[in-house]
Order: sequence, then structure tokens, then C-alpha cells
Amino acid sequence: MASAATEVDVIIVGAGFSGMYMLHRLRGLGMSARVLEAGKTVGGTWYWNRYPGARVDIQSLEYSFSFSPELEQEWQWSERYAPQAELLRYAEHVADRFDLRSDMQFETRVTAAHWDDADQRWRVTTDTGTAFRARFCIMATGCLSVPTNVDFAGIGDYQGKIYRTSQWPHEGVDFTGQHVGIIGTGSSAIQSIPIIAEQAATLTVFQRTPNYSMPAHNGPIPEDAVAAWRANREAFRAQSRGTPGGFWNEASERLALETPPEERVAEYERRWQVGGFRILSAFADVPVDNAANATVAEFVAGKIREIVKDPAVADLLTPKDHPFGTKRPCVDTGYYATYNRSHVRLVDLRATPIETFTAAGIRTSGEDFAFDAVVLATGFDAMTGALDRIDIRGKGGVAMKDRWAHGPRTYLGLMVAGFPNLFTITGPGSPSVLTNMMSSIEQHVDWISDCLAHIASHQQASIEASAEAEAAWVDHVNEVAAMTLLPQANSWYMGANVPGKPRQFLPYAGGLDVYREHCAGIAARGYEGFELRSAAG
Ligand code: FAD
Ligand code: N01
Repeated sequence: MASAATEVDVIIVGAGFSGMYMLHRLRGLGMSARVLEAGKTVGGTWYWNRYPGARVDIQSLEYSFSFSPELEQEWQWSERYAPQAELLRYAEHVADRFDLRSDMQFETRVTAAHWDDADQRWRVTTDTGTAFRARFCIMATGCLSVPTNVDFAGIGDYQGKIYRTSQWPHEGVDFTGQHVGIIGTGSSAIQSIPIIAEQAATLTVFQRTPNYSMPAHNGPIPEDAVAAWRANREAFRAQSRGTPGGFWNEASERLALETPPEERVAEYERRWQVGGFRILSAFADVPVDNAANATVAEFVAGKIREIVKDPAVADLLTPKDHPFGTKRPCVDTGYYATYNRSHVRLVDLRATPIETFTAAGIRTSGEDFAFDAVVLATGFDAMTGALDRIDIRGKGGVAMKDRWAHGPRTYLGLMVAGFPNLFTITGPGSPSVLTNMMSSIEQHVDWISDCLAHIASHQQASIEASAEAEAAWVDHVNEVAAMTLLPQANSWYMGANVPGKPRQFLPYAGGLDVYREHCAGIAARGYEGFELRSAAG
């Protein structure tokens, strides 16, 4: 039987980095809050994604909270790109240090959130039967927290083991001596393939679309770099905040098409040697001009040809259907070189598609494969997936899913017209997944906190995005995306990886620096585009 609803000021859904920091800030405002989380502990992404090789692709010194200088001084990252276990330890440490768990409820999935216009409260229900009434509801449900439903024919008949990268067993998996297949060549696959190949007797990679990947050149962070960071952390953080990506990436104003070819290649080479995303910001015209973009695409293709010994395999691994950077590029350790190993095989699903799973393994149009285990690295229902799975109803009982039937509509990625007092952290229409997510999370949480403080100090009862402001923002998000090459790819940014999902560029491509200023201006002008109402209406 459902229990009586517990009353709190704010319900936060999700205990990843967004939900954790949101709770911390709400405590500072003196508001009561409860975090509801489906997983068993904090960490979100880093709790669920435990596949071999899982680690960040933004350097850890920047992919970490900046809100507490003390936290920063006491935490030491072991590597430039921290692995999943360390990120989870970090999340646990933050939870303990700021005593967050006492207001968190784990193994609790929120199933519905309904706005009650009469008493101006959200009614939140969960799969455990616990229910809540809250003035505010904050969705910290994650952009990449719901795996896609891949529905391969015959998958139920398969007798071997199936593992999803995003729901990896906590005890780990030992592939030693096994024949393993992996479907997908996105970031999760590209990180795990080299490590699975170390263990497995054979590894067969089923590729539908090749991705661009850059070397991480991972390793310990040099001590002098850590010392410099500690001594100047505020300046480093300010520098990151002033960038479009929320991390410092040596952005250049130079144009690829106006740079002599040898100089251009030398610049790509220098940045390739630094590793990670550095090559992305080599020239300002690469994200917006196909000819400029082709210069970096050809450079990376050359790298693939250099590393992969079999020219046919190198060719298969070379992206041809999307400009560089229009699908999230990957950062790897030894990915391309793994294909030089004799027990690793690449299968081109464009030439020979998967027809069905069988009891023994996978049948493509060309061949039958037998596997002890198959890994699904098939991605996420990004940005809207977690919200779609909650029955969210706003004013007049309107379902968010229906409002968003033709694609998500938000104001700033923060609020939705008709859904008062409901915020989305890194929601669709915000820079989010195009940035260092830690920077975007902190910016959103800080903005929401300031907004709630404003509401309290002005004795307001509710805030809601106006339909006009929302429509203008949606247009702006689309216009900005159209100025770039980003919509040219069939990417999850476009919703293209989920059958039936409306095609719309989901994040805001205008840059976190520009967006941050925009959000600050809106707040300074009395929350322009938002309707604030007192209890009397
Ligand atoms: P999440 O960490 O996704 O947390 C959301 C939480 O909400 C989850 O724990 C989920 O269980 C919970 N939840 C969702 N729905 C419900 C519900 N109905 N009821 C209860 N609980 C619910 N970003 C970067 O910037 N750099 C990186 O290097 C990077 N690496 C990544 C690697 C992987 C493998 C993945 C999948 C993503 C990566 N990201 C990266 C993006 C990453 O998701 C963010 O960096 C960040 O961790 C998001 O934090 P969050 O709290 O917003 O969301
Ligand atoms: O998922 P993806 P991901 N049959 O969607 C293929 C973050 N992240 O989990 O491209 C055959 O990128 C699909 O093929 P195609 C990061 O933001 C970061 O790897 O659709 N194949 C693709 O190859 C990232 O972008 C890190 O043709 C199918 C793959 O599966 C995001 O999370 C690490 C298929 C899915 O790739 C998602 O990454 C991990 C089918 N039916 C994740 N369905 C870091 O490095 C899908 N595919 C920090």
C-alpha cells in the first residue's frame, strides 16, 4: 500500500554529480530536500558504467567539482584521465565529506511527478511506494543514463552471456580464454575493446559506423602540473569557465583554409601528440566549414592508415559518412593498434548486417559466429530518455511526453512552459553534452540555486518558463546548430540512434561561455522570459 506523502521543499531525482551538488546548494539555502536515486549509491554515470577501460575523456583536474577549494586541495587524481573506479570513489568521498547521504534515498526509482495546481506542489511517486509532496522538483536524471532498447532478432535464444557496457556487473567480468563479440564502436566500445582483447581468446567487433578517435596519452599527472594547479586553482577554473567547452582546450582563431598545408598538418600533429580533444580546437573553421573539416578528417585517416597494418581494415575504420567532430569523438588507449592483433577481427555490418542472434552467437548475412559472451556497447537514449520514462505532468495534467512528441522544447534547457517549479539540470537545449559536463552541471546548479533564493526573497510561489521565451529559445538552439556541421551526422546528438525519436539537435551548440553570460543576464533582468507568481496567483 502506498504510504502517506512526505513533504519537503525540493525533490531531486538522481544522485549523480548533478543531484549531489544540487542537494549541497539547497542545504546552503536552508531548504529541505530529498534525493531519490534508482542506483545503490551516488555517482550516476560512474556507478553504472563499469565496463573495462571506462574513464573520462576530459582531464580529471577539470572534470571535477570546483565549488569547494578545500575539496580540490585534498583530492588527488592518480591519472590525467581517471578511471571509473576512481571517479566512483570521488563521488563517494564528496557524499561523505558533505554528509549528503542523510537526505538521499537509494534503490528508489521515480515513476511519476504530477503538478497539483490547487496546492502548487509536485506529487512525486516511486517504485517503492514512497511518495512526496514538494514545491520544487529538480530532474538530475542524466543525459546518458538510459541505455537504448536494442531489439536484435533471436536475442532471447542466445545461450551465452550478454553484457551491456552501461549496466556492467559490479564484480567485473573475466573474459580469459573466451570467444567474445562486441556490438558498437562508440566511446564505450572504443575504451573497452583494447582491454577485452587483452583477455579474450578471440574478439570480434561488429561495426556499423566507424568513429573518429584520438589517443589519450594517459598517464600519471606530472607533480609540477599538480603543484601549479593547486597554487593557481582559481585562475585555472576561471579560465575553464570562460571557454565554450567548459575546459581549456587551446582554442585558436586561425582558419585551416588560410593556413599553408604543411603548417596545418604540423599543428594537427602537435595536438595529436598532446592527445585527447586538443585537435578539435586547432582551427576555428573546422566545426563550421566542410572543406576545413576535411583537412582534419584526412589527417586522422592518415593516422589510422599509419597505425593499422591491414589497409582494408584501416579503410573500414575510417569514418566517411560524417564530418570530424559531428559525432562525439572518442579518446582511446591503443584502440586502432588493437586491430593489428591476430585474434581481433572487425566485421562490417554495412556489408553484412546482423540477421539474428542464434543459440551459439550471432548470424550476419555473411557468416555464423559462436561466442561465449556478447558485449552490447550500443549507446543511450540521450538527453530525453530518462525524462521520457517518468510520467511527468504539468498544468492541466499535460504530459511532458506529449508536449515533446515532436522533440523536446525548453527554455535554456532549464524549464518547460506549463511545468512550473520543475527544473532540468543539463536538460535538452543547454550546452551539456557538448562540454565538460562538470562545468555545465555547476553552472546549472548555481543558476537554479540563485533562482530559488530569488523566489524566496521575493515571496513568490512559483516560476515557469513563458511559452514565448521557450519558443524563441528552441528557434535559437536550432539556428545555432544549423550554423555548424553538427546536424550533418546521424548522431545521438540528433536523436538518430533511437528508432522513431524525432530528429532535432538536442544540446545547445553556442558554447558554455556564451550561454553562461546569457543565463546570468536573464537572471539579472529579473528572470526575463520566466513568469513568477505569488501564492495568490
Ligand atoms: P548521471 O551521472 O547520469 O546521474 C543520473 C542519475 O539519475 C543516475 O544515477 C540514474 O540512476 C538516476 N535516475 C535517472 N532516472 C531516475 C529515476 N526515474 N528515478 C531515480 N533515479 C533516476 N562527461 C564529460 O564531461 N566528460 C567525460 O569524460 C564523460 N565520460 C562519460 C563516460 C560515460 C561512460 C558516460 C555514459 C558518460 C560520460 N560523460 C562524460 C557524461 C556524464 O554522464 C556526465 O559527465 C555526468 O556524470 C552526468 O552527471 P549527472 O548527475 O547529470 O547524470
Ligand atoms: O554509445 P554510442 P557509447 N546494430 O551511441 C552502435 C559518452 N561516453 O555508449 O553509430 C549495430 O556512441 C552504434 O552504431 P551507429 C560520450 O558522450 C564517454 O559508446 O549508430 N550497431 C555505435 O557504434 C559518448 O558519445 C566516454 O551506426 C549498433 C554504438 O553502437 C556517449 O557517452 C565513454 C546498433 C553506440 O555508440 C555514448 O557512448 C563512454 C545496432 N542495432 C561514453 N545500435 C568517454 O570516453 C547501436 N549500435 C569519456
